[in-house]
Amino acid sequence: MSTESTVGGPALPQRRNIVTEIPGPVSRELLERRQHSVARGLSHVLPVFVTAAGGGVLVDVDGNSLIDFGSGIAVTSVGNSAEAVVSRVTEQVAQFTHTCFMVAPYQGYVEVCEELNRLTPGTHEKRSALFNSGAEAVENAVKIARHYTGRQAVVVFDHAYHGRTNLTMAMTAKNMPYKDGFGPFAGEVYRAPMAYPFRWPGGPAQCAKEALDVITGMIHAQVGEERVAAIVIEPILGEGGFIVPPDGFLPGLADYAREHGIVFIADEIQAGFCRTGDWFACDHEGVVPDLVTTAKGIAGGLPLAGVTGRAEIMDSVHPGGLGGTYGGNPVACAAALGAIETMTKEDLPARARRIGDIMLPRLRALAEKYPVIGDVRGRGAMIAVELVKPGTIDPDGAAASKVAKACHAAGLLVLTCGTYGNVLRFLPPLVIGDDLLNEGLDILESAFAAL
Ligand code: PLZ
Repeated sequence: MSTESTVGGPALPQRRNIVTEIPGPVSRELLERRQHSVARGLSHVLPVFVTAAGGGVLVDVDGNSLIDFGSGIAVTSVGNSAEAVVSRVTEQVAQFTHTCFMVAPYQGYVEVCEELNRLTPGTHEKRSALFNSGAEAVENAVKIARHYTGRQAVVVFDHAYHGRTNLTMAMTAKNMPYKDGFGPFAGEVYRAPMAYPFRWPGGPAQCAKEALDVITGMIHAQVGEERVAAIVIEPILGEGGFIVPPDGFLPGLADYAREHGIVFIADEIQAGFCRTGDWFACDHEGVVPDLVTTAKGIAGGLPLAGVTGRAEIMDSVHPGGLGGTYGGNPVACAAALGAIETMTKEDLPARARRIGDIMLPRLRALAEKYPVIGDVRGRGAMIAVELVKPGTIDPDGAAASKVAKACHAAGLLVLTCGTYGNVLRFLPPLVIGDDLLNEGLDILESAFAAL
């Protein structure tokens, strides 16, 4: 991809350029104002205040241009201010900004639902509903599954992340920072072990089969199959550490759910929309979920989320049973149509695969050199390294945060994740150029060398 391409945003020079310390003086001043005006509960990965972003860079108030390996947590897959997003949003915002779909509908909402029905896994008859955030989509998927089955229990997994609302906090695994002190949490949520090849006691080769045995045994003994409304799983876990389940695990779980009349819900909020090299992460093994939740990458940075699934499940809910003032806002829908147009025209699934093809061999070579890297994993442009005390699988969160800080200081924005905070994750915009991608990896390499 040309370094002058405007597909992924305004024509910003696609280069790293660090002109002050990070954060610079103007960012530090804003940070000071922020301390007195914004709640302490909101934190920042890297406190540089952004003025422009596009392609693979973020530009800050001090004039620094940083390489972006975060995409605002897997959101700006089509880049920031992608051309088709800007033009459709601009047109829509000048026409009308809001009617509320439940008050008086508009075409954009229907078009986004048609696209979701067409693009998500499976060719069966589908329906969709739109919401504002990932957490809201997950909440609604559970509501729909409960309504359809007349059952209450929801099964989720170790290391899962599904959001910060009350029900989704209950579904999220990690206490700090997401849940600590925020209880009591919603009931009827049951947590099963996750098929985590790197940490599976019996080893990666046994992981899929053994995990399925443990999970189905646990559901039978502790919940009862006929009590379970839904199994909710991220096809590649996001916040929990970019855990890629072993081959056969997701198909096995989906078959088990079908056998017991349990609604199988794939939370594709982080992994979906071309990120993993397919339109959806479930496509990799041909898994067809009953319901799919989407958000993040769907709308090029505007807030939008969806639940898509089998018509008979979605339509089991009475008229008026789903909704919300802003869900499927016309401007967000216009953005989604622009983002989907860009993904299609630019063949972003192929671009994600190419990013993986560049990153994985280089990261594997790093792992050979630095035993602090215990595992390299991911698919497409959803890639991570898990850091451990050399020679063990003991998590080394301190090393991950040191490497991340060194990258930040050098002008590469990387994120960490994982239950133990010991995973460095890489989520570049899919429109990033090869040069910037390789330069980012060079910086990462230097950070490991300095560790
Ligand atoms: N499901 C799989 O990844 C959001 C959270 C960042 P919302 N992940 C980023 C943070 O610390 O809040 C996410 C996800 C999966 C659901 C969600 C929730 O999506 O749009 O943040 O509500």
